[in-house]
Amino acid sequence: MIRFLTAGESHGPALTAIVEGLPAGLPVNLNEINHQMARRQKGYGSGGRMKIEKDAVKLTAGVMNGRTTGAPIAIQLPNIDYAKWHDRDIPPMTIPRPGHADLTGAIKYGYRELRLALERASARETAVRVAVGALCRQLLAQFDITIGSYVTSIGPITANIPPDMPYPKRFATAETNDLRCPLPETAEKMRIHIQHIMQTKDTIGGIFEIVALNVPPGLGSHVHWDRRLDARLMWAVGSIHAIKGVEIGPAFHNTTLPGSQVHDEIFLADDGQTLIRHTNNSGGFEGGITTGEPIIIRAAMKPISTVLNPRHSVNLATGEEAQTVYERSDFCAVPRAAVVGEAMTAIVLADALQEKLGGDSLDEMKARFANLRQARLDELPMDNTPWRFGYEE
Ligand code: EPS
Repeated sequence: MIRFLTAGESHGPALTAIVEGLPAGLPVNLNEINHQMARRQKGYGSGGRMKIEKDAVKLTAGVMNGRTTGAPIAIQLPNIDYAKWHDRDIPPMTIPRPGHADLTGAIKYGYRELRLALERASARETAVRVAVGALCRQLLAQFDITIGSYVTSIGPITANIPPDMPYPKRFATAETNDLRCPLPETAEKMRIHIQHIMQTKDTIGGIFEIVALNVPPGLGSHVHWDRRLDARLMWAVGSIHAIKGVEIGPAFHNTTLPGSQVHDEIFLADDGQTLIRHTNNSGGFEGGITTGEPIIIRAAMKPISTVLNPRHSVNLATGEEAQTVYERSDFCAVPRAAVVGEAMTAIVLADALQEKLGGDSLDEMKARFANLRQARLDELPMDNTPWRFGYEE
């Protein structure tokens, strides 16, 4: 199946990813990958680093003459900021920041310098995840599967998106502003709130939604915990730095309603064959398997843990209580995290599609995709007769 590893530190020479499992013969558009890289760099509330980096990747293995070969793909992404660090004596870092991996990383690995934890724990790593996700999006696009995202809240400012606002319109409008908000008026309120946060030397989190459209029914499985596709998506999105909560559809809101108002009733379309829903409170999943409705993932991002206002901590070198020392960072990264969420969603969905279809080449996958069972009466014949368990006991 599709899997990937990344390596690289925030201020080291480069980030690297190796991606395995994409089929042979997939056309790869490098400009499109770099377009996704640029989307992740755009977001109000970023610190100085985003003015330094101009993320652009090289594919140094597994893609030749514009197509995948089926071999592992190697992605290289340089850190421009490394030029400022590589021959510099770096002051020791001994006061852990609450909320970052400084203290837990040192406890775990026995570091005698906290920066070793910071460097790898940094959300800089998400840049190369977006490149991996961009490759997977190109596979999904072959099957008309698209993924978008938008921010629904920053701190207390919430976008009350009309339920009937079509998803493509939400994506397109979100793309027009650097808050990634589908309601431009709310985007301006979010901007003012982030300005206030910056002035008060603080940071702020928020909520974003990732939506996948045209995903066929029947991906994932109910038969094992680790094959439930909704759970795999929650894990993947929950693995993004500072994401502390993930729900499928309006999961937490659904807890306030009785089942009769939650479960998406099943109807027959006018053709008398196709099984349809008029609601999608399940967020696109029943039994860990896709229903064919849009997949909706909502993610909660905590405020960035590097806070300009000093936080109470302990200097591990002197043994005395101390205030944290501020370094350049972001004030709000929610709009950019949404793009990372899209990438993680693309990776997991590409994996699930590959799992369902098998196939070593794109042509093989396409032939099998055309034969996928649909939610139609004529594709779901029933025995409609009494039966027995019939175990051999
Ligand atoms: C990050 C701290 C900041 C962010 C960084 C994540 O970096 P720096 O310490 O160099 O200012 O800008 O994110 C990125 C570099 C990026 O590409 O998103 C952290 O501590 O997690």
